[in-house]
Amino acid sequence: MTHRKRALITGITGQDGSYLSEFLLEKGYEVHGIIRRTSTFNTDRIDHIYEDPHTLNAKLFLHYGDLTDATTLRRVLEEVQPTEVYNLGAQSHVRVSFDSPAYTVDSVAMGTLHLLEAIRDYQHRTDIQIRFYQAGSSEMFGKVQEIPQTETTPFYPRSPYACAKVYAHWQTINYREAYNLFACNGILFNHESPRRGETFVTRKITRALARIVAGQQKKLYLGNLDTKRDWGYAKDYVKAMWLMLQQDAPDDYVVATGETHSVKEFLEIAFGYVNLDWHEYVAFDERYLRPAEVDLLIGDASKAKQLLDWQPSVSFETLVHLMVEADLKGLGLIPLNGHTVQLVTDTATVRHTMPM
Ligand code: NDP
Ligand code: GDR
Repeated sequence: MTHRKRALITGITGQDGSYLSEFLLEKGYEVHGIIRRTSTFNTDRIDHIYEDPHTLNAKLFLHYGDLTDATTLRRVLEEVQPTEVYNLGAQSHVRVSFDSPAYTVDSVAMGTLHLLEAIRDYQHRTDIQIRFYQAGSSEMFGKVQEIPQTETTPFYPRSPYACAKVYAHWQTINYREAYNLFACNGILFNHESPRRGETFVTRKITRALARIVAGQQKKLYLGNLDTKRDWGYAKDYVKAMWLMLQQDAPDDYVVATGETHSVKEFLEIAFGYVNLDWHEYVAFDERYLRPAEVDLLIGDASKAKQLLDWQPSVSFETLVHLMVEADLKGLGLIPLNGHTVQLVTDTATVRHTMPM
């Protein structure tokens, strides 16, 4: 390569965007991200890698834009001239997508179309190929037609979010076939980390648990505890995204651990880590139920294992523990032998946050 690889990431401020940026920077990429203008800072997850663009040899650059704004997407793409585009931006909360279906479809479905159109025109005009990654989701399987789910399992989406992701998935395949775009769909099953958004169930649990231990919260209100998910570690999953774009030909891949666990099992391990019984703290609130639920997801990532040489590296139990530990540490608590915790900072210095 005569010039450095250059990636453009939508959703760079999200969980996956932050890990992917770290990963690509370590690989020597120049990384560009599209961020939304907000009235408060929304760059917490990438602040540690951000450099003043005036710095000599800065490698991370941010551009204002929005997936609902096709003009800006096109302009940023033309300016950056990336070799790879990772489309991670989305209104990604399934429950919220029932409240804001049109906006969810605008950002997830139409946003993907805007990007594909911009890349198609760029490629046609310059004859330079841009490799494109679409962040597809196991939610597309919805009411599952097959266990476990593979790349060929039929979709049956059960939310506005999932319907929009199915549209984006097929549009990505269509642009690959119609215009010879190097476009890949990852069908990623749930993946979590200490950077997971605070309203997704795993992080909601670990964050509330830390607050309960710190005496800042008494109850945790949740919805359906019987649903089962295939939960992996986000850091492993961003590597799979990159691997897809390094292959000779574009394709679609399921990325999953192959294990499924219920929300109850997550609670059991999380609360068990600090010797608490979750039944004493968890209460039901119907507001967290979905009008249509996805009961069971379990992925078969054999294709990714074989062709990408990809493997998940973190077990379910380790994932729960590392999330609990991170939230405890965030409140100045440390796990000790026997899974007890001790306050290591003055509670007055603990950041006050609103209950969820
Ligand atoms: P997050 O919710 O953590 O991050 C979403 C990102 O999208 C944020 O950077 C957010 O910006 C940005 N965003 C939201 N709306 C827009 C918009 N209209 N225009 C531009 N950017 C926008 O998601 P994750 O990191 O967890 O997931 C990344 C992608 O992968 C998403 O597309 C998600 O749907 C998909 N996915 C996630 C899975 C998971 O388990 N995490 C599994 C399968 C798919 P801001 O910070 O300003 O809100
Ligand atoms: P999901 O993740 O919908 O799978 O989508 P989420 O963590 O929101 O829900 C998982 C399961 O937990 C149940 N649940 C609750 N969920 C939330 N958020 N809050 C609660 O209080 C609660 N109580 C029970 C849910 O009903 C559900 O069954 C995530 C997102 O990252 C998507 O963007 C991504 O595409 C999929 O994972 C794969």
